[in-house]
Amino acid sequence: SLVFSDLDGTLLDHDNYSFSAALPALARLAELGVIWVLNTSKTQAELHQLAAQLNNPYPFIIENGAAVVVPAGCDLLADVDLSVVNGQRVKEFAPRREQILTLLHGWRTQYGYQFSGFADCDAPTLCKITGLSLQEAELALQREYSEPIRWEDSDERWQEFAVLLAAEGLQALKGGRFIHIMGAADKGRAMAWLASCLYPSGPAPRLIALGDSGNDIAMLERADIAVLVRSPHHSPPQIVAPQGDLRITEGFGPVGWNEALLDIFGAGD
Ligand code: 2M8
Ligand code: MG
Ligand code: MG
Repeated sequence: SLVFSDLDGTLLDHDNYSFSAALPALARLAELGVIWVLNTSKTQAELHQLAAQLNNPYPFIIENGAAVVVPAGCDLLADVDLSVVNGQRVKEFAPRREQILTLLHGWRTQYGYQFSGFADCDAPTLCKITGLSLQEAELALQREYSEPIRWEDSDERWQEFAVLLAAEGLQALKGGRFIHIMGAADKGRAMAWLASCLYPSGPAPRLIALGDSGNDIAMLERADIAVLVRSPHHSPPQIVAPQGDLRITEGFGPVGWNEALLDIFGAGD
């Protein structure tokens, strides 16, 4: 099996970002040697720090499937042809953020759309909106492929804006707090690519995916076991075409994460 997990609202509590409720299942994965991959809308900078805190040595997927990063010291994917960006081994699936910002800001100037994005925001402001620490907010602002925004205009104008996005090959993915504007990548495609690199031959691994929001749909739909982790803040996203088994947790966030993975892998002894 391979486990792919979202962070915010899934392994991390939506409000305080704690994963302590998931410690038993994390210990079980480590005990069994299961490869578990963080698959998140967060940035590479955030992930280097979180992977260390979570004791996760595996490749990770950043900014909603925009890229897979193989951290230094990880000897997986040694034979795979990867790019090197700022000294990191990566596989990129999406255009760079600068291109997206140029378009977004151009449309805002031209048509007067009301929205605010991370590019308009400093770290203290982001702390207030998200509850991240100042240091974490600084890492969240170091984006490479996507621009999280809050839409402050009408629904009609959103429809117009969505047409502009689509014409440029961009999309809007819904996270817990923000709408993420980015290229045509998604968490499901990055998951499938990484799984095929980890298991290049022989039987395909069982893919277990856990997520809570719209930006997790592509990953959940492609999984053999899709776990929708319940949120105290929003209703679960619609999973229209699950390829495997679909489960919804009882508990919220990391409590549900823990419950679902101990159910799949057993509680050990
Ligand atoms: C943003 O992502 C979450 C994920 O669902 C959201 O949209 O609410 C990202 O900007 C991420 O980098 C940041 O850490 C997070 C903080 O809540 O917000
Ligand atoms: Mg989430
Ligand atoms: Mg996320």
